[in-house]
Amino acid sequence: MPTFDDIADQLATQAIELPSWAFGNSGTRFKVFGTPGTPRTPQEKIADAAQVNRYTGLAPTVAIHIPWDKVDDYAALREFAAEQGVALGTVNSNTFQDDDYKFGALTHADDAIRRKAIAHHLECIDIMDATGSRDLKIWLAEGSNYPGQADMRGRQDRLQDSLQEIYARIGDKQRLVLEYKFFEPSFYHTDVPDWGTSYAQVSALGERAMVCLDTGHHAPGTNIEFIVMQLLRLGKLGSFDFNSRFYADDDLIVGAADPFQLFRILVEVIRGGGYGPDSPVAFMLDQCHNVEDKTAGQIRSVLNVQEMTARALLLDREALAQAQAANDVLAANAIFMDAFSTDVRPQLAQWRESRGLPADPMRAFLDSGYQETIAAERVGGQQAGWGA
Ligand code: LRH
Ligand code: MN
Ligand code: MN
Repeated sequence: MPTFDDIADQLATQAIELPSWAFGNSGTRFKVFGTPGTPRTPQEKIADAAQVNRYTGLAPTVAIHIPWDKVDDYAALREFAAEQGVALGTVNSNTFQDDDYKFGALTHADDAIRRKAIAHHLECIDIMDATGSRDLKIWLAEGSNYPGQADMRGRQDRLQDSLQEIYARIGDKQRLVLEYKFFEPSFYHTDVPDWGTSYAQVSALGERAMVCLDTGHHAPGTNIEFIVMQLLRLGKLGSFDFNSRFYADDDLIVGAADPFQLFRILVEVIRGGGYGPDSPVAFMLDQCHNVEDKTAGQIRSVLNVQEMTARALLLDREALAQAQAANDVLAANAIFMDAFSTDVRPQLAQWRESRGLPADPMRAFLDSGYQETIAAERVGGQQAGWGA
C-alpha cells in the first residue's frame, strides 16, 4: 500500500468549489428555519465561503446561481471575491422559479417562452465573461406529471435545439455542463432524467459540452461509481455536484449518509484520470444546510471529501490489479477495504500543519468567533435564501 508521504503531493492539488446557496437559508417544503448570521447579499455569501478556504485551503472558488446572486456589476463582484481570497466559479442558470416555465423552459412548446429561457442562458454566459468563470451549469426542472400530458419526443428535440443555440455562444475556454436528475419537480417524466440522456444531448453539441453528476440525483441503489467510470471512459464527465442522501435529493453534508459510497466514487475518479490539476472534472458541492450552521457545515463537507480522497489515493492499485487478474475475489476485496478502513486523520492533521493550515480546521473556525460576529452584525435586512 502507498504511504501517506507518497500521496501528499497529490492531496495538495485538491480544489473543491462551494455553492453560494449553501450559505443562504434553505429548508423543506414544510418550513425554512432562519439561522442567525445568514448572508443578506451575494457578497456576504462569498465572504462566508472564503472562511472555508481560509481554514481548509481546499475551497478556492465559489459557484453562483442566477438570479439568486444577481448584482449590477459582476466585474466588481469578481474583484470582491479576489479580495476575500477566492475566485468566482461555475455560473448556474435558473429556469425553475418563474411562472412562465410551469410547462417547460428549454423544452417549451411555445416558442416565445423557449426563447426567453434561451435568452436567460445567454445572459448567464455574459456574466461568465465578466466573472471569468469557465462553466455554465444547466439543470432543468422540466417534465410532466401525468402520462399523456406531454409529447416527450418533441420536448427532446426542442431541448437539443435550445442547447445548440446556447452552446454556440459558449467561448473557446468555456464549457457547458448539463446536470440530470431522475425526478422532481416532475413526477412522471423528466426531460433530462439520467446520465445517458445528458450524454446524448451534450455529445450532439461538441467537445466543450459535458455531463454534471449530482450524487443525490439517482434512484436508490444506483451504482454511481459505475456511471463515473463510464463518463470518464467516454471523456464526458465535466463536474460533480457532491452531497449525500438517504432518501431523495436530500442535499446533506458530503459523506454523511454513505462514506463508503463516496470512497468508491473517488476510487473510480482517480482510476479514470478525473483527479488532479490537469483533469477536466470540477469537484463542486451542491448542498443545503437546513438545521446546522452553514459555514461549519461546508467545512465538514470539504474535509470529508479530502479524507476520502486520501483513502482512495492510498489504494494499492498494483496489488489490486494482480488480485483481479488472478480472480482472487477475497484478496481483491480485502485490498479495497484496507484502503477504505485506513484512518488518515492524524496524518492529514500533520500534513495541514506542515502547510501552514490549522491541524483541525473545524476547531480553528469555531474558535475564531466568526459565526458569533456575523450573527451579531447581520441582524435586520432580508436574509438571502434558496430563491432570494
Ligand atoms: C437541482 C439542483 C441543481 C440546482 C441546485 C440548486 O436539484 O441539484 O444543481 O441548481 O439543485
Ligand atoms: Mn445539483
Ligand atoms: Mn439537487
